[in-house]
Amino acid sequence: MDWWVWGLASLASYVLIIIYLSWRNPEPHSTWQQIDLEQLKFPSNFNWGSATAAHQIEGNNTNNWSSFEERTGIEESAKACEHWQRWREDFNLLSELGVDSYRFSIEWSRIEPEQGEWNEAVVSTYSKMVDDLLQRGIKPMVTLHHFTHPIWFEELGGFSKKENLEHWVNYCERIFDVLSDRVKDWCTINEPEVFSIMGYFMGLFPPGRKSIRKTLRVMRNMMSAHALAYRSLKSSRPDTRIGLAKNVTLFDPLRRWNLVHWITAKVLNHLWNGIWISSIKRGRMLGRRVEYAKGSVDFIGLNYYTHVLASPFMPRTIEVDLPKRKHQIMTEFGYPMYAEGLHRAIEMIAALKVPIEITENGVADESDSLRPEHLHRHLLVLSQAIEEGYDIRSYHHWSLMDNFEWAEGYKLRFGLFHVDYDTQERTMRESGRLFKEIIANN
Ligand code: GCO
Repeated sequence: MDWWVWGLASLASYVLIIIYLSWRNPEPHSTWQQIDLEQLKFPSNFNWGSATAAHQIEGNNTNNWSSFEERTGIEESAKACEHWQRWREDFNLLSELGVDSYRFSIEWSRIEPEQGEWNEAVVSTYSKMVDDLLQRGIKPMVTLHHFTHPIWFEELGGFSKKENLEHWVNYCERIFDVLSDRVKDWCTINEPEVFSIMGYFMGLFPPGRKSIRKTLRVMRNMMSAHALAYRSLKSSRPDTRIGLAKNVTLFDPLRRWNLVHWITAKVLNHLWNGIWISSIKRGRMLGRRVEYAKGSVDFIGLNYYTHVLASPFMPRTIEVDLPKRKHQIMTEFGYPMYAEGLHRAIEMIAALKVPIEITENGVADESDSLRPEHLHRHLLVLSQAIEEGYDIRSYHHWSLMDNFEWAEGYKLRFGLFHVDYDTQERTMRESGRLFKEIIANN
């Protein structure tokens, strides 16, 4: 074949591949200026809520994170929102908003500070929290692991060792025994993909490792941890609903004509989303069987924030912003606002064929100038998805109040309530009032 024929044929194939990929993987963007954002319609039994996590609000926890904070010199969580002392007042904030549901997490390191030593007073405080919520007519949704665990567990190798999973199941059972008569909705693990990739590949979360091999092992063990907990808890109380909170980040090619960007996006999507969904569907992850994983969710929790425009040269630190499309609004976290993606995320996890709970969605926005728009756009997309027939039962806004944003510390503020960290005063933001109004009208 002549070189030019060969060249032309290659070019034509390249173009065809790109056209095919673009057609199969659209990246829709709405013209928001032309959309009436007030058009929200939710079913009458829809649950409105907000979400927090123990280490981000409680204060003075001693766990894998606090020791990582000390070791690396990142901003320390320290007293956080002093929620451990102020939880009753904070529950007043929930009542003020008028939510039906509250997602919070239990701090394993408080319950079992030393291996085999259980702190009953702490268990009883969590139990009182549950009673208090129920008295207010608010359904508790409890997360058993939201990035943190006791130091002794970390020292044993945490989730990087399969033999440690029995300690995890022990803890789950313990807390489940006490609360499951009243708590019906449970998330075993929050964002196992974030935990394993940030902690073992990016090194930005504890234990701060950068090892591909370890990352893959932790991923598989996390899936296994979820499945073992599901199986054990479900067998003791079949009337509970147990799921996990999955962060769905979408990956789109930075340049849609660049095959390398497509491949990067596909690989990242597979590791971040694909393998988790398929392991629940098929009981296998990364080529190996994960015992009890198949069908191990009664619902799937969706944490949705953004899409990532992928290329081989992406920032690997938190100091640099991720790329965005020209028209997109950048959030303070350094990723773009992309409400249209919520629909794609829903579509993706609907493959599990179980009810969907939005367990997190929100934005870092200190001045509250973006949050009302953010809330409106996401709720509009959500209400449309429900109208199309997706079985979505709740929306939990992240977060009730400003709190400790992990590696980013306190500078990122996600709250419907502003927190003054000097006085611990909470003040409802404009967006809090908007959320309250939306709840009341829907
Ligand atoms: C996570 C967690 C939350 C975050 C929230 C905002 O996604 O990291 O579930 O703890 O605070 O997502 O980034």
